[in-house]
Amino acid sequence: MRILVTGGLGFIGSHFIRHILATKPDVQVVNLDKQTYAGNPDNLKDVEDDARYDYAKGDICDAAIVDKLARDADIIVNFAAESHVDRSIGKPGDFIRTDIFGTYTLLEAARRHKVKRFVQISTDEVYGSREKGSFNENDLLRPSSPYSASKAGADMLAHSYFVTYRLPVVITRSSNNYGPFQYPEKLMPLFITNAIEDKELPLYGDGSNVRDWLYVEDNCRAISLAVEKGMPGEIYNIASGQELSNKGVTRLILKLLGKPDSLIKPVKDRPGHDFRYSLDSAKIRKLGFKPKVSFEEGIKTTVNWYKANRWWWKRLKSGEYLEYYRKQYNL
Ligand code: NAD
Ligand code: TDX
Repeated sequence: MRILVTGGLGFIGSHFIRHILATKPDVQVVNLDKQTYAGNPDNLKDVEDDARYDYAKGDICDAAIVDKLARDADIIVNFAAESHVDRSIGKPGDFIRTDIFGTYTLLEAARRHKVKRFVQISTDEVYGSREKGSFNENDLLRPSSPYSASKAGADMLAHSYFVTYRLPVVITRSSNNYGPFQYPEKLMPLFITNAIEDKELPLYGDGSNVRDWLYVEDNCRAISLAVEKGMPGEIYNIASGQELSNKGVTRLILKLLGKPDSLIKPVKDRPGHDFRYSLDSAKIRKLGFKPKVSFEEGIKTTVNWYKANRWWWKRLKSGEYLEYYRKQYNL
């Protein structure tokens, strides 16, 4: 069995590849990744010599390389995307190209080569914000940012390939992932690494926005279930049910690191900032999914990992990153 994973040098994709190699001895994995600023070979250093793992550097928008790799694939799991909301506000074009056109390129190749399963990694953000209650898979999509709108486009395009061409598409929509190897532009790794260095933590608005926090390995277990047991044409929400305000997460990070709350710096709010994401994940739970990692345990493991692995993030927070950071936060 051969799985083509795209975006496997990124945060969730790299955990997923490690999970598959560890749990499925008969599976060969090919990783297609463009190595954007977020694609980092250090994320998979421990498996790069595994005979069941191959890496191809390339773009999911490049029909030639996609066609070549899809020809031998039984399953495609598409993680590749521009994934950061703030960058999508500054430069939407990259998101429309990779997230929509790239997904289309993969779907076309999957259709041509009759792959047995196409798993599209979508997000809770496609539903938009919700003050009370939770979204289920039949709710309307009302994305707010160029990022979430691009992901919604890809998600609907993937579904259309099931309806029109009977391509066996399965879609997962997960909540906010956190854990080791997350690029330090997202809330959790940015605030942990800044706090370790006694730098300010730029909290948007009043910090009351709410997210559901899912430990990355739990998401990988759920995606693996969707690959194996998901019904073609179906969508699966994946969430932990552990909802916290950004203020709450920030204070906990500072507490775990023994740093003062005075490091919190309220900054201008994100334009179009979604107040709350919340998912009803009963459907994936019916397939047998249950998160194993509580938020208390996951955040401790995560904070300790960034403390112990400065080598991983120190290099990333230099050069181009500093330019992005200064511009983004005006700090
Ligand atoms: P990431 O930014 O860490 O990684 C993205 C990876 O895709 C990188 O390795 C990058 O090099 C690669 N990539 C980007 N453009 C490419 C292209 N054109 N061709 C080939 N490779 C390309 O992202 P992540 O946080 O690991 O997210 C992975 C997927 O999960 C994304 O589709 C994202 O929308 C989705 N998702 C993420 C979260 C989250 O909390 N991080 C939650 C729900 C869904
Ligand atoms: O510096 C910051 N300050 C801040 O207050 C950053 C980077 C974020 N925030 C806030 C914005 C959000 O309310 O923290 C919350 C989390 O922000 P991000 O880490 O940027 O994640 P979010 O916007 O919620 O999107 C994430 O979850 C869904 C991922 O980045 C997406 O790829 C995924 O689809």
